Amino acid sequence: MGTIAMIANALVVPELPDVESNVASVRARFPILAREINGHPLAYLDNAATSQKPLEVIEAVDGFYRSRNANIHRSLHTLGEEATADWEGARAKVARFIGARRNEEVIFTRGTTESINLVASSWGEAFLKEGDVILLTMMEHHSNIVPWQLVAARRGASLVYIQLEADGSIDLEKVEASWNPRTRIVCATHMSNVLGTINDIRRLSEIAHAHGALLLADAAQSAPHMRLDVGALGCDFLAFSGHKLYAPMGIGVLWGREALLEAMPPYMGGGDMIRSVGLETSTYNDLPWKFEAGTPDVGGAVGLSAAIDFIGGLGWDYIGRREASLGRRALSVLGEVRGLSLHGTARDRGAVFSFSFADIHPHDIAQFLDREGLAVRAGHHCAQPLMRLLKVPATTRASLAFWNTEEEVERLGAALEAAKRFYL
Ligand code: 7TS
Repeated sequence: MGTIAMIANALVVPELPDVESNVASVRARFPILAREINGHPLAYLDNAATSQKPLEVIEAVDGFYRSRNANIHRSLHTLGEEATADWEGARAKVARFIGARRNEEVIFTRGTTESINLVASSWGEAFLKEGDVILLTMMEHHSNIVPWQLVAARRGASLVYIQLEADGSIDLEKVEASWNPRTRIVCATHMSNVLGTINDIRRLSEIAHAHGALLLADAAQSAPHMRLDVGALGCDFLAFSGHKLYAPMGIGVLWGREALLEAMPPYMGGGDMIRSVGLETSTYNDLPWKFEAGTPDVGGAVGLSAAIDFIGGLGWDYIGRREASLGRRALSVLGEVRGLSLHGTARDRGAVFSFSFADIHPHDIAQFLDREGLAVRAGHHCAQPLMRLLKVPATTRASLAFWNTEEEVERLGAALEAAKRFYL
């Protein structure tokens, strides 16, 4: 781990005017960005689906499997102790990364989807009653809708949706004015994977708490792009995925307030989550292990830890400035493509751009762009209720990260013009 920290520190970005050389040295950390696709340099514009991984992360995972791999919390041999230290060390790193007060509040999961299912099943089964309301927004990803539908059906609760303004934002005054007193939990994305809208989680939490409800923040899209501080956000639960945060697939995080997690029953039963097992009943382990049944993804946690170091080496200031500047360029480039309609124009937004053309199918656009080496996503983005609201079956989406370049954004604009000429 020492060498990883050193490499990450070496990455500290000195001064921004010299953005171009900084970008080149940052890009050099991501081997996949050197690929050619269909004879063109890869322009990876699908970061909202999953991010690429820097060498620091790839080498950390490789190092774990080469020299420290063992199962955790059970083996007294040296490798077992080292692997356990890796796992718990990654937990401590995540806790600092999100400003958690205690390491025990950080539960490792497979990703955002599992984190939300854990809360919906465990908290929902224990605390939702017939007639209770779960408040969602119309911009949620399916993974922050379907788990709530499942528990609502079991408990006799209902789902209510916060409507969106024309620019794809939420009007918090309307949320407050139309508050249903049976609301027990608000489940809101921090940043929309379709519209790019950044929601004011702090204010939403205050509104929820003023009415005795909880707030779960889905930080899958925000965690890779901005500093998260659970204290400042004021939420009760926060979920995110490692794979969007430059770490491997298969590791994710649920953070929850300690008192809530203590009061919640286990989600999955199995090894490691028990204190003692009888024939009829069992007693359960302490936090956080009560929620971590079975052999976990230790290599993934090692990768996540390295990704957090990598972000620390770059600094949120650098990441924020690069992505804001790329986002402004993308807005102006896309704004010049005639016939393109952009979904989501909220003032507070990240560098995610979903768009449509009246007469070209989003899949055709994405395929055309792939021929030019540009990777974008087309589809419903696991947000079918939002697609219906937008009155489109699907959109094309370009989502940026700090390693993208102005030139790639210009290529996107030129390729969209070429697609129009091809299809129209
Ligand atoms: N919540 C949001 C806001 C997301 O964007 C996603 C994944 C998830 C939850 C689920 O994350 P997972 O890691 O558990 O799968 N979003 C996308 C996307 O926009 N394109 O591919 C995956």
